[in-house]
Amino acid sequence: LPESDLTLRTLSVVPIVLEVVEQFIADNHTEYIRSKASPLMAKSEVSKMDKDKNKNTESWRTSTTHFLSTGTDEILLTLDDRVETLIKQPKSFHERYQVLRYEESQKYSSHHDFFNPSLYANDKHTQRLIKNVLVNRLATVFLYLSPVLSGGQTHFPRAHSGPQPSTMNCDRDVGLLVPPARGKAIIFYSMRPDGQLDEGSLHGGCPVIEGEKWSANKWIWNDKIPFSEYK
Ligand code: PD2
Ligand code: ZN
Repeated sequence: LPESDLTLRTLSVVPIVLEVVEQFIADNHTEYIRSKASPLMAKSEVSKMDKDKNKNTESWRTSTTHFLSTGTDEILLTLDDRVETLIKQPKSFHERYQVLRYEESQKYSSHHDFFNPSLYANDKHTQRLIKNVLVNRLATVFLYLSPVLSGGQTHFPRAHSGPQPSTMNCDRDVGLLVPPARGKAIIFYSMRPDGQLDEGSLHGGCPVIEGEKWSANKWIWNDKIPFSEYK
């Protein structure tokens, strides 16, 4: 369907999580993105908070990733347009695609997609990036690029104004579980309408139980993205 005809279903109001009802990316384009990223996939890195600097990344993120830039790729240019129309923020506010692959039992523990400056006080790079908290990731357009036989949901443990959970638990009926599906897109917001970071946007990728999961992050800032290496 053309972007203008897509339907959004509200999955949660606090935090804001919306699902595109129709298939957002055609099967052959999900395959294309996977095959383009596949040979380049490497162990995921995360921006570590000061308190976590000595921890092993694998303790909370076990997927592999690759940042994919659009360049002159016709399929990605078309997808960029589609995302821009969907999110109604200009492309200069969009990061590259971060393609993710999870194999069986791989997961990504709960986290926020925003950069909280107080948690990165000793991290010069991140501090420089966000300058002040006013410039940050506003929303995530999250793209599911493969079918998953079992598991691999995206979990929002604080959906519907829930409390901070003590542990991440994908089995329990806490918050919101979004099942993956090939070509599916969801949008969730990391900032509240008043411009504050939304702590309730906490989310994670549940372990893949059977099969593998391909997906991609498209992070949308609330301003031109501060550094060219993010393009
Ligand atoms: O894999 C996921 O479902 C997921 C969901 C939300 C991954 C991320 N965020 C992420 O990589 O930030
Ligand atoms: Zn995330």
